[in-house]
Amino acid sequence: MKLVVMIPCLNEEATLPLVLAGIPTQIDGVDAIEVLIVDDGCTDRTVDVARSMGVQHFVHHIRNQGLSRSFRDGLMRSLELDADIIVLTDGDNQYKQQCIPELIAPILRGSADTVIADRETHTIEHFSPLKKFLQKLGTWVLNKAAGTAVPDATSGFRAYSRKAAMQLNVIADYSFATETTIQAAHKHHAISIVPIGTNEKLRESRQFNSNWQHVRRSSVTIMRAYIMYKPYTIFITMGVILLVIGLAPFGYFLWKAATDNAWLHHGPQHVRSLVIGGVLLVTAFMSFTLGIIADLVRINRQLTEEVLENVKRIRIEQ
Ligand SMILES: Nc1nc2c(ncn2[C@@H]2O[C@H](COP(=O)(O)OP(=O)(O)O)[C@@H](O)[C@H]2O)c(=O)[nH]1
Ligand SMILES: [Mg+2]
Repeated sequence: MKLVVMIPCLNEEATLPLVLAGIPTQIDGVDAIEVLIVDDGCTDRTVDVARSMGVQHFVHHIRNQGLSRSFRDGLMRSLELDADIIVLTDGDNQYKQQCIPELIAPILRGSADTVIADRETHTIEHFSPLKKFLQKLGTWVLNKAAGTAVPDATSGFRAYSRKAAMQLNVIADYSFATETTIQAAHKHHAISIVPIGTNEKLRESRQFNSNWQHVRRSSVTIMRAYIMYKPYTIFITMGVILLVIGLAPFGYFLWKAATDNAWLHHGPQHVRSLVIGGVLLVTAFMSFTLGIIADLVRINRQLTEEVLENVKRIRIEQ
């Protein structure tokens, strides 16, 4: 059983030694523990620091590509390194690396594909009330979209089984955490939650300039992921709403046309109702059609993902 601890890093020379020192060197049930640094275009001494502390595996991005792509490339490399379990942690020592045994325990027991550490954000002192609220809201929306009960959607302290890592496909540029959680839910992966507090904050998050930017980007990711997996729910719901609203003026027009004698003498009446109702009904029809097409695309996507998983397996495991 091999564990790879993956640390995406953007200029973490100051805090990386603490992170590396915190990673356990022995865990019951694990034969080998190796560290993989994703150097996401570091311009400081992160890589030298890591090497001097014995890290042997690196993924290098010549220029900065962002956390989601770093995660995606790190996951792939971990699979190539024959990892049975992959742990993701941050380079700023936000997470308690010494708790990795608790984090991976559900995977070792065979009861989880993905484990997410719950930071218990309501207890974190340096999170402002607004940040806590947004965190709660974002988590609620994610759980609604994914049908999960994850308490901390954006936690970056996670563990993945080999199977989960093989099946996840990171597509969005932001919020890989929410994206992969939605994917895991739709692929019927077993998700476990382990409460693990965080370390004292050593620096500000560099990922987001503001809470709103975070909300905006995460919402877009959740929407995209949801549309990818449940397009018909969205389009058919939209279609039904438009159909119901459109039937009222259209029905009114038909009823008047059938009963109103003014038609005989003055030509068609209530044309406005006809136009409004007609436009709404055509839009409803288009929504239903889009729903059907999107569903066909979804089925195709599912097949492509299966092919992709097999290609990964052939490439990595031959
Ligand atoms: N901000 C940022 N972090 C990156 C990037 N690529 C990799 N990382 C790493 O992602 C982790 C999380 O970043 P951080 O700024 O602490 O954001 P937080 O998750 O909101 O605390 C750290 O280990 C970073 O070094 C990137 O392009 N931007
Ligand atoms: Mg951080």
